[in-house]
Amino acid sequence: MPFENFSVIESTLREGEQFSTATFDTAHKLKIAHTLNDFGAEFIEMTSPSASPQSEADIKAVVKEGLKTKILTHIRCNLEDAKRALDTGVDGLDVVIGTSPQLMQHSHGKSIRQIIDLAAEVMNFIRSQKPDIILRFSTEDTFRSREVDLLRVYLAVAELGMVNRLGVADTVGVATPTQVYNMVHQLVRLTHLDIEFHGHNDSGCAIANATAALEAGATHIDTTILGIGERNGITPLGGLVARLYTLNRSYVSKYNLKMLPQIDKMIAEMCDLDIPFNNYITGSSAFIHKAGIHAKAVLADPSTYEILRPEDFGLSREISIGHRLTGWNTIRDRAKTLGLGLSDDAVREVTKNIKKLADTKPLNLAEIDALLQEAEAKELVEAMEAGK
Ligand code: HCA
Ligand code: CU
Repeated sequence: MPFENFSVIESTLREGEQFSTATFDTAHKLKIAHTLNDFGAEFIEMTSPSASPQSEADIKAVVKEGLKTKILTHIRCNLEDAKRALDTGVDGLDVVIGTSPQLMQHSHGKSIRQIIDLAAEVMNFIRSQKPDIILRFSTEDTFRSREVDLLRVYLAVAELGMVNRLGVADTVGVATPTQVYNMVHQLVRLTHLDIEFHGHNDSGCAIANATAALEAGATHIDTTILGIGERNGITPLGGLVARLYTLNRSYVSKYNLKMLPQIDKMIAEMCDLDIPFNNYITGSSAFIHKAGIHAKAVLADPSTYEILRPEDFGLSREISIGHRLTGWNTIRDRAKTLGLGLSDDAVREVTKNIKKLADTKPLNLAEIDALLQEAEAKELVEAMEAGK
């Protein structure tokens, strides 16, 4: 089953570096690589050594750490890039070339025949130099390429018998889950090679498309932390985890999930970003329950309104109580937490008061506690007076 055996190719150090505010220095890169290694990412992908001298030196620095996670670098389909990449000592090369009419015309100017010949030359060269290296071939802008072109290229490359994996890339974030499913399914059926999916999020489908790829038999999914990348980025690591966890927790139990908050925070800080309030798992409101009906049910059993358990990610839920939608069950729970012995009638009375006050302005916890303590004192006095 693909969901059980999939691997993450964590591309924060390649696709992520292409994000507008990402400029990672060597120390940052080492920290990101170690953190992803500790999280359990199977692969990390780094920017091509041809990008700049520092990029080349940083790959070598990360390789030297001897991490468990496998280190890949991402290169264009040409001999020069391949030679430089082989010299870095990485575990694998991710080779890419554009096949859409747009990229064939404006990026490299090659025909499909020329792409196939070049791919053969480059793949043969890499294999001849490093027989054991992990080798992937990918078409850029797969979903705006002509299907007949794609199949010609993929099948020709598969027939070389040189690559371990074929990559499918939704470079402009245009694909739908059905299109991704069909494309991946076709490649699984025709080639029996591992299949990788790389999906941009321009139209909000990056997580759904990655899931569709897995459903169709993909073995590798590209992610970045917080989803950073070109434009508005790609499938976010935390979002993919949330999606798969809710299908079956066991699909992601191989990862150190409690690290996710610190991982997202690390990249937010390095890129000078806020974690969006609605971020998967680590957004500030991801585990806040508000309306009285929700709060009551969550207090009785969190699973009524929670599909993700915050404690599995080292987080805790919060029940928001100082607003006009609050309910008396929640207020009673707060009184209990404070150790107050209030009658139900008194709790209902305080709740009414909170709702009235909150119509003007939400109350904070200290204000609610004060109202409850006041109510308890009042009840005690009344009880004493009645007992006289
Ligand atoms: C790009 C390249 C790429 C490559 C993806 C891959 C894309 O920056 O345009 O090699 O799988 O989105 O096509 O990131
Ligand atoms: Cu990309």
